[in-house]
Amino acid sequence: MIRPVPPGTPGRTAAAFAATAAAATVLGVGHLVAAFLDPNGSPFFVLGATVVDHTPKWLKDSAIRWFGTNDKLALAITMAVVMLVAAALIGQLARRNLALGAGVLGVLGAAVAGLALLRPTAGPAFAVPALVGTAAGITVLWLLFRVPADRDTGTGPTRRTFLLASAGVVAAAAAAGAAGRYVGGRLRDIAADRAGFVLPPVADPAPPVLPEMDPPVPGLTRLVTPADEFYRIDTALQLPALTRDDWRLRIHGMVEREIQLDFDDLRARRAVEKMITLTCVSNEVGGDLVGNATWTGYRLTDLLAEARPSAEADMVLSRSVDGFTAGTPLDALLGNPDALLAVAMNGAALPVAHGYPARMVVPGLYGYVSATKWVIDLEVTRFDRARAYWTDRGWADRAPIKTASRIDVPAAFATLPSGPITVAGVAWAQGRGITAVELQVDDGPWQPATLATAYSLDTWRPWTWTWPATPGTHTLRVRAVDGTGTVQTDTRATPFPDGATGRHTRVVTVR
Ligand SMILES: Nc1nc2c(c(=O)[nH]1)N[C@H]1C(S)=C(S)[C@@H](COP(=O)(O)O)O[C@H]1N2
Ligand SMILES: [Mo]
Repeated sequence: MIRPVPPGTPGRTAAAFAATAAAATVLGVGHLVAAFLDPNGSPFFVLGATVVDHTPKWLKDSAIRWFGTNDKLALAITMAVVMLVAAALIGQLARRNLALGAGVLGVLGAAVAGLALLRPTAGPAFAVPALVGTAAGITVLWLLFRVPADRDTGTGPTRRTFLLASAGVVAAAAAAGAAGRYVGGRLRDIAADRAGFVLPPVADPAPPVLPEMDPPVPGLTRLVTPADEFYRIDTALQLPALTRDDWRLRIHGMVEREIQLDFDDLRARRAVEKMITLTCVSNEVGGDLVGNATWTGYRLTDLLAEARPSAEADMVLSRSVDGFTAGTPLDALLGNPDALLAVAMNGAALPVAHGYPARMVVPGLYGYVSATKWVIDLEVTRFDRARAYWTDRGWADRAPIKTASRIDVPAAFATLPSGPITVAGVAWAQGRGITAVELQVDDGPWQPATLATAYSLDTWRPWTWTWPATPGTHTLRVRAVDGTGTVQTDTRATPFPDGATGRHTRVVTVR
């Protein structure tokens, strides 16, 4: 089928441009079409989400290590490069045989439509954006390849016109994509929906934060993390847009009475307010994937009790609107009145990135087994019957948060004057509480830090220590003791499979 390049065919560069324009058209037009149907059916997001879900663990860990929370940007750039290379290849194929190049583009487009149908929340409409986008892309490829053919007549467009035409198509495709974003935003105006949220009345508000619970040491983490500084971890390439009107929570599975609640049903129930420190299992020793907020919501134990779970059940599989799942021990929900279906964070509607309009927050468990954002479904089941998003990828079924402590000040590799230096940080052991924090300088003795007054067992506890610093380079090391009297372990463990351990250190130079 590969014929010699016929006369009038665009050159290699021009062909690569034309095919890139065609690929951009698939994505841009697809994104626009998806805005009207379901944004999650956008070819762009389908590809990204498929890659996210199938990235091997070692690669995902490296990506998080290299790029931190920029891992989504790194993914987008990698995908763009792969698509450019693929487009360049299709361009070269099309030079030999236009129908073959167009056919390969069609097959790839159909494959994306197929992947769209495999998304956890897909309906039949999910295939449409990729198919419409692909039809548009093939048309563009065809039209652009026709342009240089006119050169035979001696009156047709030149190579320059051809490149301009390709660039014009890329710009038009980008405009279509941007229009899709805009339309999507207008059709699902989550900002307006959020703005209309009114905090439910709370019978027993969370106790106030006293000054002695939150020492104002410069550089020390504040007791309450503002929502816009709160770490964000999720698999969502595009934030779910779920209004309060559209939201439903179904409780089903091994229950006597299946129930479904809407937002008004929640309003009719008693809201409570709790301060809870959330922690990600991927948090490295000394890391910042941990935050503390006041959550307003409804007791999961009460909601589950309404459905009357079977005595044989031992897990609740929670599912978000974007298909993410977490498996939480049923006891952790029934036995803990502070496990919440939260609707507000620090006194305002949940930010969209943190689960608007409703999410789970369970004290003492890492987020991946408990903190489902945009939650719409609770299936009462058993650990030997169901797997969740991360447990399916090898992470532990049960994941209580491990005792940890972190030095916030002084900064790493700081140069400090000698004399008394304030060392400060936070320590957490949700559910057990922190009873002591100790500091060690180089190989010296462990010395007790001053603990801030504890807010609750489920919140982190700031500490400070005054160090009589002497000149030289020193290593500061911290460890905590939890409410059971257990000293934070010295054994180093990676976050996989159930949370990092080891002691945080800071190296500083004193002049
Ligand atoms: N829908 C959904 N919920 C999710 C996740 C996710 O990927 N999707 N990630 C979980 C993980 S791993 C953590 S640590 C917490 C983080 O919550 P935050 O982003 O509000 O800090 O959300 C949990 N809930
Ligand atoms: Mo996490």
